[in-house]
Amino acid sequence: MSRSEGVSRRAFLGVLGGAGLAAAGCGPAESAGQLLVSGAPLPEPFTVPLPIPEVARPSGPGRYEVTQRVAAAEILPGSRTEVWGYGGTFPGPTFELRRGTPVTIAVRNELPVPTSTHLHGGVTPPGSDGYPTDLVVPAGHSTRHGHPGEVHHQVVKDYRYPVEQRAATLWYHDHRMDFTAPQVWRGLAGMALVRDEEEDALPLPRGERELPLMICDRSFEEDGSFRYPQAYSAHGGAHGGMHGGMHGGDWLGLDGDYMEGVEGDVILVNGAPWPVAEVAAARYRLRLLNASNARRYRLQLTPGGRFTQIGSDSGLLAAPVAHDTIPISPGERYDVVVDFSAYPVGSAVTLVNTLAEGMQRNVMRFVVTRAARDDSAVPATLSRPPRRPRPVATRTFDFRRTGESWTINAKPYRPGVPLARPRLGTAEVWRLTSDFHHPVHLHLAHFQILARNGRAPAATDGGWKDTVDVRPYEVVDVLARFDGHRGRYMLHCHNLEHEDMAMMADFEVI
Ligand SMILES: [Cu+2]
Repeated sequence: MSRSEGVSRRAFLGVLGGAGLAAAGCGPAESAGQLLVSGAPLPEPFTVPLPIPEVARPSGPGRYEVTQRVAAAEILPGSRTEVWGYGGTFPGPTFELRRGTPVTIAVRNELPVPTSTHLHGGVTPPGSDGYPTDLVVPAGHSTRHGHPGEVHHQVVKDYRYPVEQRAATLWYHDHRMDFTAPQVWRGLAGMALVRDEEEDALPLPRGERELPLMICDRSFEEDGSFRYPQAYSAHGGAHGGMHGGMHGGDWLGLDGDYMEGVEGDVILVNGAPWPVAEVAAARYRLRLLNASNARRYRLQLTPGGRFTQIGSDSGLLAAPVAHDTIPISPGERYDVVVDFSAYPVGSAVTLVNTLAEGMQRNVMRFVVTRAARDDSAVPATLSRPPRRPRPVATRTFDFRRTGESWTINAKPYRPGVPLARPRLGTAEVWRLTSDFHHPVHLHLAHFQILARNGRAPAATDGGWKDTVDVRPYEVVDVLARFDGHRGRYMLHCHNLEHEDMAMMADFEVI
């Protein structure tokens, strides 16, 4: 790690002053970040076909090898964007996993920076969980100036996933200490689907009628490269910092105006700007993921229509629930079925975000091009999720700005210093309080939302989850189960700029 990276947070805090939160009051109340305007002209919406990421192919039984590398992608039509991708693609390949079939994924790092890969939603042993200072460093990377306790794996690391968990929509992304936000922004994210026999037995839409939809926002420079509000040192350096394309210097940290979080002005689905998908007049299963750094969405279908929710972050619901709108904060997933036979052939059905205005209100479009036979169904009973256990303890975690940091219980993140030690096999009520929009994510533990401000949670809060949208001045009670593995895990805000600005904490399962 270079000297400049080591001081990034301090350098950032020095320039922050008091401006960060004052700006929060100016934007729409539902906004969780600052809009970063592109230099490039915005692309025409609904012209680029929806891409579907490749499914990862094993290199041997139970083994995958994926290389993180720099590659060129055509994201804006006619221009070239440098991406940092798993397998050189953005999104990375989709991993198809099966409950009870463990896999090892060897992640090779050919990027100019260290990485740590977290399987979000995975019940993963601590050594493979993507701890922020458990790094895979590229060849020739200096090992000086690291964080205390930092671990370096040279070039490649085997991540071991037991996959002892229910069918669910998971995703994976970079989790490097201090640099998660810019590294995910550059492309380090992909989806992973766990399947099991319980799900196989259901007549849900499948094959071409099951679409993973990774939604995120980005901004672009005039030359088509990703724009991110980062500050650079004046002189260039060869210290393994964030070699930033047209910028010569080392990366110093986030531009202080963006402490709330960075929102791009181009909405991407599976890496394509405002794409269009041709669909049959039939049911489709949509695996919705908000992979944005900071942007929240309230998804709606226009000219009308309903989402039938069948699953949440951590697996299938007991029974389907219909929604007119779906709120989705960074890190969350909603597994839904949309029946396009409700629209006449020839219809355009647009997925919009009612929290945004102008171009950013658009997400993607479906065009119903043909009548089709449909043998799928959404049964009234979907699964038998684990029942709510009885909690053995209650703890409070306060997500708040303290001085010039984002903190949990007034403490900026300190690796290796756990704020809680729950016992394996028990459940606890964790009360999450907040001063702003903080999507709170727990590693390892899945939870149910018990209450918001002491009242019943929303209809969209159902099922077992790993990420919950905690809104300004809200008190959210969740019942978390600590199952699977002992060891060091984390809870943190999944607004990636907040996460990099110290809003993380360790907990240790004992
Ligand atoms: Cu936050």
